[in-house]
Amino acid sequence: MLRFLTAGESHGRALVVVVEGLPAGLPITAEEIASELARRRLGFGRGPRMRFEQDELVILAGIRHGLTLGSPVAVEIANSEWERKWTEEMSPAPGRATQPLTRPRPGHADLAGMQKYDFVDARNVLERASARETAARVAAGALAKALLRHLGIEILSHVIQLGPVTAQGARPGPGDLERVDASPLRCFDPAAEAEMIAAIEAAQRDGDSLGGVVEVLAYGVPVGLGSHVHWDRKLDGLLGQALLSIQAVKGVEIGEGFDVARRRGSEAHDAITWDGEAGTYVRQTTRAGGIEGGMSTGELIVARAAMKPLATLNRPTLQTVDTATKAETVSFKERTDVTAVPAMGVVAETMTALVLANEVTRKFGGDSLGELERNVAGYREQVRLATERVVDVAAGGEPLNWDEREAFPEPGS
Ligand code: EPS
Repeated sequence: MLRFLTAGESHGRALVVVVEGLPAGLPITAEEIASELARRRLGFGRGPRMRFEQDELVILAGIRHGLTLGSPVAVEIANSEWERKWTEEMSPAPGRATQPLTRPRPGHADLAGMQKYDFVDARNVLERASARETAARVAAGALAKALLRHLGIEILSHVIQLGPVTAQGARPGPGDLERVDASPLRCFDPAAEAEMIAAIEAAQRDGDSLGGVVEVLAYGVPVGLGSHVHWDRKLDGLLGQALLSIQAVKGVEIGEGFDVARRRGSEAHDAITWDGEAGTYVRQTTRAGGIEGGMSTGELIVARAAMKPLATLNRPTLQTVDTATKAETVSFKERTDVTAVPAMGVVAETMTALVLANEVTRKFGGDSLGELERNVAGYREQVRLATERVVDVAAGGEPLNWDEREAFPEPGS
């Protein structure tokens, strides 16, 4: 199974991520990881830090001559302001903060974190709660995505709502990621995008922030990732946890999640039909988001994540209390983004890729990429044959049209 850990504070020396459980022999370069990190910095409405933060990365371990070794992969991403601004304030050496933050921002981790960890300075909380940490996740996601690509699985995301503006029209398909990324808001609907830009500019003028919704799509996922057999193995539950763990995400929807709750049962599901020519079951709709009973159905996986407007405002108006004096005041001002929804889409792709790669390695195992690929190809073939099989149920499931028994050798043969 694939697991990962991140460490690092937003204005500390660096972020570090360790990814364990990748098979050996996966081709990956620092440039590929860097280009995923660059995608995360895209997006109209991001703050000034994104213009100079270059995410300089160093592969510390686990990759040799462009291939994974099967050992933990460790990646370091430097914070480019560290040397210039933060060596004192964020020093690991004994000392004290020169400017403790005592006006916690409503909606941020500040106050609950100060109370929970017994801190006087909100910086001790916000440095780690900051979405800067997602850069480390995206490095891990680049590895997961590379693995999934070898198995024919492609993940992409697009912004479907920004503030009050909702996108309409077609979904991006496989291979459309570049087109999505070419849009300044990572939105696939140009008319909606123009309105979204206007909404961001208006919020910016007011020193305010905007949230929104992204849709993550996973193409080529085989049937049967996740399981109905236990609550903590359900793929939708795993995706929900992973997406809700992204900073500022407050809602997750699988398929048409909240909308189907309004409909009758006859209009809430994806009818199953048989395509005799292709020899497959087909669902014309994606209301279930490609997951039924906690398992992938083999159809397109659709998940949406809703991000609240950022709690840091360029013109603070949110009421709070100074934790030192208990005087009522407004939350402290920080340099910030008007919106980070397009970047959150890249992080949502990352979390989806990490969940799917974990499920793939759990189901198919394999110490090398070749072994994993063979296991996946064998399973896909087994599903294909079993799907086409017409059986005599009364005779105990004997195949009627199927003479390919050698595809399922008897145990021990
Ligand atoms: C963030 C605040 C801003 C963002 C940061 C997340 O940072 P700063 O306060 O240093 O300007 O730029 O995001 C990143 C640095 C990043 O790489 O995504 C926050 O409070 O969450």
